[in-house]
Order: sequence, then structure tokens, then C-alpha cells
Amino acid sequence: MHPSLIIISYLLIIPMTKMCEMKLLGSAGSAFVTRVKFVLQLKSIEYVYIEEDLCNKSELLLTSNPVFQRVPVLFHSNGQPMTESLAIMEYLDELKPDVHPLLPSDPSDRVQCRVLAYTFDTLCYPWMKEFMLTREKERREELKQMLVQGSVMLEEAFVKFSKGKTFFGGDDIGYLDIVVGGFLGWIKFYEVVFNFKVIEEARNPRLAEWEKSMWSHEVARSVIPSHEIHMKFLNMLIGRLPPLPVSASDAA
Ligand SMILES: N[C@@H](CCC(=O)N[C@@H](CS)C(=O)NCC(=O)O)C(=O)O
Repeated sequence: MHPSLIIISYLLIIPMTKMCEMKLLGSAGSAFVTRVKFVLQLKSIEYVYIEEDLCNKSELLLTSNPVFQRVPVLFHSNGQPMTESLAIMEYLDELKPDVHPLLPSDPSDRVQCRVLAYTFDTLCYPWMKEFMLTREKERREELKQMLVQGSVMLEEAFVKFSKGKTFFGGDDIGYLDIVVGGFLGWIKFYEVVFNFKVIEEARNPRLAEWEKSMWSHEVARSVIPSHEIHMKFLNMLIGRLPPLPVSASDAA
């Protein structure tokens, strides 16, 4: 090929491959965003990451997720936005079914995985969030007990899904490992900041082993945010709380 043709095709190909990249709109401390990063990395999908400011939401977020206005939003290479971490995980699994498949092949096993993910997101996540943000000591103690019960439920689920192997997904990381694993950084953060172990060896022996295996997985280690990022995220959430009502004695 003539050298000038090589240069022209190079100039055309590079911007085209850039155009075809997916974009992920996220917030570094979000466990839901961590899930998506996890899948993108496991499946070796290139993407451009855009950090969102949840205190001053961008036009991109407001137009791409107008109803819930939350991250993650994954933009298909044609620009189409996709929201909800679980739906995005499934989309990526369908897009690249041969690279690190996440969901089991049996349809009824897949349903059970989805139900556990839904249960985790609708029960455990709100407890975890409220645990961090409540200003009432008693409520925090109540939430601790609820999270302990949640960890027992997860331990049982782990025994059922892992079938004696290392991960929820069996020999390798699967869908549920990422659903729960997205929160591993927060679980560690609770231990350091609130002196509370969501997963405890005596109470959750198999889950505690799983936690160690997850932390020794290189993709997990590279996508789970640092302690500092979690602290920054928590401070952002606290900063958005309504001010405490001024009591009569304060005003006097
Ligand atoms: N169910 C959603 C939950 C996403 C979510 O709650 N994202 C939070 C960050 S962790 C968010 O963007 N919240 C918006 C806000 O706080 O204003 C998912 O799975 O993607």
C-alpha cells in the first residue's frame, strides 16, 4: 500500500475506534458503578469513564436518566444511554457472551440469581445506606441487627449457589459475585469507620472465605474504590442531609 494511503487509513481508523467506545458516567464511590466497571474489565471492554458530580448534576446525567437522575449510566457506542446496574450487567453479558459469562446457562438458575440480586438491592442496600447516615444511635443499632440478618441470608445463598466452590458463580466470579462484590469496599469501610463487620467469620464462615477470595482477585482489587474515595462519598452524602432542627434550648 502507498505510504500516503496508510497514513489516511490510520487517521480514519483511530477516530472511528474512539467513536465506538462506550462511555460510563459514574461516581467513584458508588457500589453500583463499581459493578459496571467490574463487568467491563472482566469482559475486556474498553470504555471512557466520566466522573459525575452528584451535588451538581450534569446535563448529561439529567437527560440520560431523567427519572431517577442517578449513576451508573452506560452509553452504548451509538450514544444510547442505559441505566440500572443490574440491567447494564445483563446487557454486557449478552453483548459478550463468550468472554467471562456471568449468568448461569440454566434459565431457572438465572431467575434465582436475579431474585437474590433484587433482594440484596431492595433490602440490604437501603439498610447499609441508612446505617451510615442515621443520626440516631438506637436506629443504627437496629440497622446493625438487620444487616446481621441480611448477612445470614447471604451466607445461606452462598452455600446454595457456590455448590462447595469458591465463588457464588462456582470456580470463577459470576453475576452474584459482582452484585455483592460491588459493595466490598463499603463493607471494609464499615469495619474501619464504624467498627462493624457486616461479614464475620464466626457468623458467616463461607462468606468470609469468599470475601478473601474476592480481595485476592486482581480485577476486584483494581475496581474497588479506596478508603479515601469512600470517605469522600460519605461526606458528600452527609453534606446533602437536611440541617438538624434547631431545638428551643439551642435558640435560647
Ligand atoms: N438501582 C440503581 C441504584 C443506583 C444509585 O442509587 N446510584 C446512586 C449512587 S450510589 C446515585 O446516583 N444517586 C443519586 C443521588 O444520590 O443523587 C442501580 O442499580 O444502578
